[in-house]
Amino acid sequence: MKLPAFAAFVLAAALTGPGASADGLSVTDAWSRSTPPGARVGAVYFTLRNDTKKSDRLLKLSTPVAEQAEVHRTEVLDGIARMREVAVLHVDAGQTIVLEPGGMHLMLVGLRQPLVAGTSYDLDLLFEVAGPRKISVEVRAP
Ligand SMILES: [Cu+2]
Repeated sequence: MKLPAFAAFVLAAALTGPGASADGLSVTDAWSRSTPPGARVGAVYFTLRNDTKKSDRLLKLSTPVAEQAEVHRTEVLDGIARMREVAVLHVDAGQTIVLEPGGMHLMLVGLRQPLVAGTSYDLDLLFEVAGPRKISVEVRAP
């Protein structure tokens, strides 16, 4: 549901004015690839934009569809791609971070249900400065 989230963001920005820190952090274009039945992991991609004057960081992540969600980055060493957990996801003031295939992503570990193309699910994020964000993740066909 991109439009309502965006509308809420615009409304909050209009109410609080420029330079407001709490609402100038946005998470948009969240999506996952669909997963085959029985898959235990999935990945989430989105764009994180910090339009505030304060750096922020992601403290907590959770979703009803998986036991755990972690931040990963992909590294290619000797031609082999490996994923490593990112201890803390920082987003500087004014910075935009794009989580995308082959790069940084959220890993859903212990999927409770397959991610089915055409559906969506909730993801809860908690930022140190901006506070909680609930986003809807769109599942797309591979
Ligand atoms: Cu991963």
